[in-house]
Amino acid sequence: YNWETIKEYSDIKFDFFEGIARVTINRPEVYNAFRPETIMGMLDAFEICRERQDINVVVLTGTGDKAFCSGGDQKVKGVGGYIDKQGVPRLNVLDLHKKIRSLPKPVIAMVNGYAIGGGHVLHVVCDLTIASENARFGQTGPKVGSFDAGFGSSYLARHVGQKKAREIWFLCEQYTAEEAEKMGMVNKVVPLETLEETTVEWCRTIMKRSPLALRMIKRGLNAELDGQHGIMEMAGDATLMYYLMEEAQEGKNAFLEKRDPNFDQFPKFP
Ligand code: 2NE
Repeated sequence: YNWETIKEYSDIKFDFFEGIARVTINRPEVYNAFRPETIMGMLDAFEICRERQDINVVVLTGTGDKAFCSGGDQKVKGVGGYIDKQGVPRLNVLDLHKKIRSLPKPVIAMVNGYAIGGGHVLHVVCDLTIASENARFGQTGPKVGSFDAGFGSSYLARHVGQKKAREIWFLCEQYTAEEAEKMGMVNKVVPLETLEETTVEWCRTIMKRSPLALRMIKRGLNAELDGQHGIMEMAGDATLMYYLMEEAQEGKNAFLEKRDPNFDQFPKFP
């Protein structure tokens, strides 16, 4: 595939191919662990994915055949968070979780190896997960002095059920791709050699579907878990669709033309 670079970053690769954007965590020397700068790059890349009309689907992956992402970089973990270049402790990966869930386009985790700790949470928050046979999944927080009681727990439980989610976090064991698929947190397992091909195939199928329909499905599935925030995001899209209708135009036009609006002309569906 002829992936073309969209933008250069220190810690990630960001490229594009036929309507698909790919964000690759590019720190193989630490099994694609993230530091604050990695997340800042990803936040920027996902914002570009949101804005660009020619991007329909986003793929998140890691460089190499060892790791998708091994979570927060333990070498820069300090007091209060992961320390950035200015010495500020951060936990900015939570902003990325929100951004991936908010993005009105499908996001696919292409898991090419270890998805561990905060790296596991990243695949959990993506809409779909396609994994290679060598992939390994698991949380380590309670072993290494951390935890994610947010999406990393509650949303995980929606995938695998409460008992399994508690097992994953309480025991901090690793699970094979096959086990993860059986648990319901992985959509498909394929040989590593065909991981990219399968992912591109899934993207191509998704791109044949109605983008607005997919957007509303994602909003609705999120809203069930996200409370008022989820309803707000879904309501925002309802407003977007209302703005596309003549009924909304009539209200605005009447105001500008200093007359009463005529809403009687519009159908009232049963
Ligand atoms: C991923 C895993 C299981 C792989 O094990 P193995 O034995 O195949 O490889 P190795 O030798 O452990 O790792 C290879 C290299 O990558 C570095 C290692 O230090 C090693 O480099 P050298 O020592 O040879 O130079 N590396 C791997 N993971 C790293 C990391 N997270 N930070 C910095 N360097 C890392 C095994 O490596 C592993 O268990 N890794 C640690 C996983 C982990 O505990 N991650 C943090 C969880 S907490 C978190 O991510 C988090 C959160 O809970 C809440 C909010 C935000 C973040």
